[in-house]
Formats: sequence, C-alpha cells, structure tokens
Amino acid sequence: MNKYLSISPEVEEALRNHQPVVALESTIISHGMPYPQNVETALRVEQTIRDHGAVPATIAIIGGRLKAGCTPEEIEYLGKKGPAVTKASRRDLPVLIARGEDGATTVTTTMIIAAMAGIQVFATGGIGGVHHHAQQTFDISADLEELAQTPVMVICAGPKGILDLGLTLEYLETKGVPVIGYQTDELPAFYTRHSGFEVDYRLDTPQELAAAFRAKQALGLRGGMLVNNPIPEEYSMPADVINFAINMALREAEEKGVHGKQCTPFLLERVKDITGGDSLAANIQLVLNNARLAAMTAAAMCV
Ligand code: PSU
Ligand code: MN
Repeated sequence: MNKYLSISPEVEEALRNHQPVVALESTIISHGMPYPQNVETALRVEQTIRDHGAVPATIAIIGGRLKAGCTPEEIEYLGKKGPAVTKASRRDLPVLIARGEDGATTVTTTMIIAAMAGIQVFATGGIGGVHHHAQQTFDISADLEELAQTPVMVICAGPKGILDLGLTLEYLETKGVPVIGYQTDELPAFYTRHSGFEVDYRLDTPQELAAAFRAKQALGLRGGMLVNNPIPEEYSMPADVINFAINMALREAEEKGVHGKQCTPFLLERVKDITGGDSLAANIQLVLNNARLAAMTAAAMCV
C-alpha cells in the first residue's frame, strides 16, 4: 500500500470482504456548496449510500495524508474551512503531501486516491471539462485526462453548461472514455435533463453499468468510464432560468479575467447566487440521486 494512504477501518474492512464501496469527492464540500449545507449534504450522501447497501468513502487530503474514508469530524472540518482548503488536482499532490498540508480532492484526485485504495465506483455532482473559448485559453480540466488513465467509474449528472459540452465530448472521444447515459440517450447537463447532445451508449441498469466496466478492465483498456445520470424531473431547473444565470456568470468571469483553478469555483458560486439558491437545492438532489445509483452499481460490481 502507498505509504501516504490512510484507509479508514470501515472502508478497509469492506474492501477486504469484497463488499461495495463508493468514493466521494471533497471539493464539492469545500468549494462546491456553502457551509453548513455542504456538511449536511456530505453526511446525507454518505447515509444514502449506506441505505443502499454500500460503504461511503469520502476522499480528502488531511495533514498530508491521502484519506480514503473521512470521519464526520473531518467532513465538518473541511466544510467549515471551505475555500480556504487548497483545491487539489493532480499537479498539487506532490507539494501538499511533502508539506503535510490539507487538500480538497477534485474528481481527478478523488479518482487517483480511489484507485490506490481499490475503490472502483465514485459518485459526484458534476465533472470539469473543456471550457468555452478553450481554443484560446487552453482551459481543459485535468478531470478529462484522469478519466483517460485511471480505472474508476465516475457517476455524475452530466457536465454543466459553464463548459463547452460539444468540445468536452470530443475530448472524451479522443481519449477513449466511454460516455454512458443512464436510462437516457441524451447527455444530461447537470441542472437540466437536456443538452441536445447524444451520449455514446445508453445503459439502463446498475448491472449493465457493472458489466461494461468489468469488460473494460478485462480488456486491459486504461482509464475510467463516465456515467451521466439525469437529475430527477421534479428537481430539474427550467432551461431559460439556468441558461440566463450561466451566461451572466460567464460574462462576469470574462470581464474580471478569472482564470486557472479559480474559474470553475467562481462560475459555480455565481450561478448559485444568480439563481437565488434554487440551483443549490437542485445540486443537492442530483448528488443524492447519483449516490443511490453508485451504491447499487458498486453492489452489482461485487457479484
Ligand atoms: N463541476 C461542478 N461541480 C463541482 C466541480 C465541477 O459542477 O463541484 C468541481 C469538481 O471537484 C471538479 C472540479 O473535479 O470542480 C473541476 O475543476 P477544474 O475545472 O478547475 O478542473
Ligand atoms: Mn481549468
């Protein structure tokens, strides 16, 4: 085992007994939602995973340790510290670990640590992708490169419209990442069920998801798989409301010259404020929905 990795006793026992485990990220806690809703949601997501027969492993970096499985106290600590915690992507790991610092894990680093621990299924809200105008800015999330190389199934509600969805799909195609729609042919776009783009394949059950992932592994193909699970109809937001907020946030980011790792947190925060908190309610529901599917898929992976 990696000398910097700490697996919680509960997660370690589940993995040893081939029981289902679901990884969860921590940037969604520190940077994705305000306190205290972030901590409440993180704990509710863990409970939902337990209710569906799997063990949750919230992943983070605490005091230079890669944690697979955080305690409620550690989740509270990360949630309270919020954006003061370093948003840790792949390039941040060496220095953070060497200095013994804290880091909130993005999709990228959650995949890295999950794979180190032997966890195959990961539930989150949204992934990073290719930003608008990436032709000029080169702003392409490291999440896409991680999906290309690390063997973890990522269950999300689709990429948000803060990204260029068409270019994000092109990038994933180039990198050989299967883009799956769960019970849908259309790529969902996080707050809404519709994007106008098609997924590569529609799969309809946790068993089908598990079978496809198993086949990928058995074929020796590198990388993960992106499962897009649409937000439940009753919680989805009207397209005009969310598009208005996204366009306004994008304009503001451009005017202010926001770039680099601040870009995604800036856009998420502005979209939330512009929608007067409605987007936060939708965000919480879609994460819970993904947690349920991830728990059932992790269970299907174990049979
Ligand atoms: N997209 C969302 N919600 C999020 C993120 C992205 O809809 O919380 C977070 C995730 O942790 C993701 C990261 O891995 O932002 C991507 O950041 P960047 O675009 O800087 O790679
Ligand atoms: Mn970026």
